[in-house]
Amino acid sequence: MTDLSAIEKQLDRLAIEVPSWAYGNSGTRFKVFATEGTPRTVEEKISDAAQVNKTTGLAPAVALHIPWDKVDDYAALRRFAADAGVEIGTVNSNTFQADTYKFGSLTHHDPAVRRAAVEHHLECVEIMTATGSKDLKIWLADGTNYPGQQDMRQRQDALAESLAEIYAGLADDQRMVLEYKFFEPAFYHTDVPDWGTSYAQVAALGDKAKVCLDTGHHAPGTNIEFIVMQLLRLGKLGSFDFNSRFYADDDLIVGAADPFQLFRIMTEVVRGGGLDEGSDLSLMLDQCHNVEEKIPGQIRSVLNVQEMTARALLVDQEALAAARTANDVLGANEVFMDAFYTDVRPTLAAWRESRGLPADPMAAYAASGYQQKINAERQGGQQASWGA
Ligand code: AOS
Ligand code: ZN
Ligand code: ZN
Repeated sequence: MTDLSAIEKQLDRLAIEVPSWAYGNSGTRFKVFATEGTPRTVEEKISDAAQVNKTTGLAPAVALHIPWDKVDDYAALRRFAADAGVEIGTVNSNTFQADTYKFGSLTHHDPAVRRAAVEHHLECVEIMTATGSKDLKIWLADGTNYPGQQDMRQRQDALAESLAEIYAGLADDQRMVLEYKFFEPAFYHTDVPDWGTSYAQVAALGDKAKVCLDTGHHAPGTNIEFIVMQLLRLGKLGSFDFNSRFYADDDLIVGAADPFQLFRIMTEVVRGGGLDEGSDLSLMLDQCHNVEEKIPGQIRSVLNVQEMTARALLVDQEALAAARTANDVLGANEVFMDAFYTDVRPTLAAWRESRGLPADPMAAYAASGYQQKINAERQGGQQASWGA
């Protein structure tokens, strides 16, 4: 078995935030399949998320989405989550489903539309205060479909103004993260298409504003770990939205499509201090489970992140540095690949057991009877509302 003693501290610190929408029914524009046991309320989503933490010890927080997870009493929701053994994580805003925002939200040329969008975000900040959440995540569907349709420059200026207003509403211990996406739902231009735009916008705001990197939001072939390195170097990587993609924004299980890419990303996270004590880098999942079971899908996801993190932490840094200094191209690559090819699964199973967790979280969940219980109890579960 692999010796984990040198990397134990960083491994212990690994925490992955799960999204409330992963537990609802989701699908494609062709079909949303109903699943047994689907949550009917935000409390039921939180209960499901708590199963992921219970079996893995890796998922202590649940992200909310407003308005999908709107409730009357957020302080009560916070207590509910705490009783279930989890915290409320990132609050995600939504300006992509109301007719008001058909032609844009924070970037719109009409001040009245921008006002509504800013107010929505300020309401999200109030929810963060009531729930104890530290992060506001902004992903915008803003963009256009045809060249000439709108003034891209005006929209960038409007975005800067809108973000500044939202930023001013944050408390000292709250942050905002701005997510980028190169296309969809807009297909000609997106107002925050890339990390450079997100960086430029958040850099103008201050320390409490950072970039959110969704792994599925890049063109095929993009060297994502380079972006991770650069943003960590600049102190501006706030969070990840982890998922896998084959073609577009597929939102499949992280590490399923390309485990090696996840490994490469995690090596840069380690290199950039993302798992060091005091790091404020937040690791989140942004996934939907269209055809697979949802709670096991989330358990698999956090385990995939843990496995690739352990491998990344096992890179022999001394040997790597020596090979690099000697310009030993193949030697350096071999050190790197040795870590990637290390099967850490048996070691992590033992590591879990030593912490009072099940050696096999997937099996433990299957044996727990939770799924049978919710299948029997819950009728008419909610659609995740949107699946991306
Ligand atoms: C959209 O493509 C983005 O990935 C968003 O991060 C996210 O899926 C949405 O905001 C759900 O809240
Ligand atoms: Zn995302
Ligand atoms: Zn996405």
